[in-house]
Amino acid sequence: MFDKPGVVVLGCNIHDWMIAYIYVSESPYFAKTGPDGSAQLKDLPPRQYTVRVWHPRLQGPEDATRQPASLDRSPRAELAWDLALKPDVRVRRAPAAGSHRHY
Ligand SMILES: [Cu+2]
Repeated sequence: MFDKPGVVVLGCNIHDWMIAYIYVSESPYFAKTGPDGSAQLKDLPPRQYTVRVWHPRLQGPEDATRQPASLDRSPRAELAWDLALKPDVRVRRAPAAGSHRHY
């Protein structure tokens, strides 16, 4: 089904605050960042890489996030990004978790 690299956006017909993203990577080396905003790629063959990052509200093209990483001399490379994000324009109509309403 997802045979082309890119981003697939899934919405919900009933709950308009729901949104999901499927990122189809063209590379076998990818990771999703955790709550601390970091991710690790392990066991990469030693060579030169170009690393990109993506976020649903990324300001500007994903291609502009490209950074080189050389693993041909050192087995470790650490990269960091400072990303500008677009404002979140989603409709906030989800009920707050654990809240009660009495009418
Ligand atoms: Cu829904």
